[in-house]
Amino acid sequence: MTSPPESPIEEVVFELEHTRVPKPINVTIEDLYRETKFSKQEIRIMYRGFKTECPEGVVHEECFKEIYAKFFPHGNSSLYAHHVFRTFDINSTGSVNFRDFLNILSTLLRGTVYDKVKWTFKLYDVNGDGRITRGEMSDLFHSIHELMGRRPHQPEEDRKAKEQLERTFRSFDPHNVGYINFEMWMKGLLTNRTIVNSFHVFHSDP
Ligand SMILES: [Ca+2]
Repeated sequence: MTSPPESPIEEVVFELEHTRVPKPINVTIEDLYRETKFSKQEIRIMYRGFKTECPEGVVHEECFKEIYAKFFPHGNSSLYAHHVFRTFDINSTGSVNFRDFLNILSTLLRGTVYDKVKWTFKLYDVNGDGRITRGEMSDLFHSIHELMGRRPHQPEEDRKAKEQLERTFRSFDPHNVGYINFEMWMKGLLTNRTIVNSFHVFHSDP
C-alpha cells in the first residue's frame, strides 16, 4: 500500500498573476521552496492565507495599507506602508504576486544580515538612484513618526525629530558628502548598534 501524498496542495501548481505578461505564470511549490527559506508546509499555509486575503492572487497597495492599519491602530501607518509596499512591488506595477511577496518575506524573516541591509537601503532610497539623501531619510523618519502616532506640528517634538535626523544622517555621512551610498549605509549599520536596533527587521535574527 502506498502512503497518501503529504497534502493535496502539493500537487497544485500556483497560478500567479503577472501584469507584464499576458498569461499567468505557473509556479510550483518546488520553485518557491528553492527560491525562499521557507519549508513546503510554511509555503502552503502562507498561500492559503494569501488567497483568503487576496482572492485575485495579488496584493494591492490599498490592501497592504489596511493590514498595516490593523497592526498600528494608534498611528497613521499609511505612509510607512506605502514605502514598504514599494520594496515589495519590484516591477512598480502597483500589485505584488505571491511569489514576490514570499521572496521579500523570506529576506525579512530568514535572510542574512547582508540581505536585510540591502532591503533597508531600498526602503530608504525612495527614488531608487542608489543614494539616500537627507530628504529621503526625512521622509522615512516622518512616516515612522506617523506610524507611532506622533501628532503633527508640535514645535518641541519637531525640533527633536530634526535633531534626530541630523544625528543619524551624520553618523552615516561623517565626511559630509551629502548623501549615503550602499557602502556607507552598510558600514553605518554594522558599526552603530543604536541604528541597527531601530530597524525591526534585524530583530528576527536567530
Ligand atoms: Ca535616492
